[in-house]
Amino acid sequence: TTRSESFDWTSYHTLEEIYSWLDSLSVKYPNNVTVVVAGRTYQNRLIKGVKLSFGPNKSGIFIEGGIHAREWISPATVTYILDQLLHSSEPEIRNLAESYDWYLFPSFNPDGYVYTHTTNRLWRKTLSRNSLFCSGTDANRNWDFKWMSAGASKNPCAETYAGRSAFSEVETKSLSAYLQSIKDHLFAYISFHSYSQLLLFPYGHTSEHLDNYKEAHAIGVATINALAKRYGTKYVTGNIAETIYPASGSSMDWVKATLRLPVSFTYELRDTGKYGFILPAEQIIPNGQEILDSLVVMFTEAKKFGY
Ligand code: PAY
Ligand code: ZN
Repeated sequence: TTRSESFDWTSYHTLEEIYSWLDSLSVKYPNNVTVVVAGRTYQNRLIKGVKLSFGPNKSGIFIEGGIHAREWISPATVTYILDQLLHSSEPEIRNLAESYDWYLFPSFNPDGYVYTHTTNRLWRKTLSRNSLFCSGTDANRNWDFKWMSAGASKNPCAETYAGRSAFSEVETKSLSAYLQSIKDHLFAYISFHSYSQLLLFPYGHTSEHLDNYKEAHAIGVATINALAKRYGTKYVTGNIAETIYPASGSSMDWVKATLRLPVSFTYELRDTGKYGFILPAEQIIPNGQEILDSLVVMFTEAKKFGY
């Protein structure tokens, strides 16, 4: 790269590298990039993100990455999106970037992400101590909407352990408080997971078609069609319960039900299982390109519904 920030999308980066890159952007672009700390983790790490803004009075899009530690393509995608929104000169990307305010958080689970670099590449949960034998809560089962009602476990050793109670985890508790504090500025929430190539929307606790299901489905179809154009990557769209499996207590469902944001989606990124969570780094850029293509259309379609 010719840029002075020594960061790139040809390899996966550590939490430390990601955080210093965010800091460097706020120093280099003080008018557009502000570092935001939305809380601390069980092991006392910062939960750091940025607000990206090109002017006053814009409605906000919140981008969540890395709630599951092993899904490394998720933080990589969030940093790719941030870089493109900041630097791309393509008219469609500039328009997307400058029409909204952006809140981008590459890692909602910093302890887990560090642990996948140091100790166990396939760790999913947080690192909180929950029993004599097992650590970690599934931070995507711990949010306080229909907590423990579907696809979640009471067993502290399970991958989908929902925690002692809703918002028992310091990460979800402080992130939800932060989201509440900015909710009047937000209309959209996107979370990135891997893998399976799905574009999910609420809800996961029931397969009923609630809220603006029809509009979300229409936006979803247009979005995955746009995604497929560049490289032919096929996604499927639908609500969580019908499209992947019933699952309650996710961040997206809480945001939809509590903050009432009309545009709420979760991407399950590449691939469909060949490499799974260990997606080769050569795919970071093509994956990022098709995701940005899809976001351009997602927000064009959302606008048609008045969102
Ligand atoms: O809200 O995204 C949701 C629910 C579905 C995801 C979840 O279990 O939280 C889907 C899984 C994920 O990304 O965590 C899919 C992967 C492949 C897994 O670990 O099962
Ligand atoms: Zn996940």
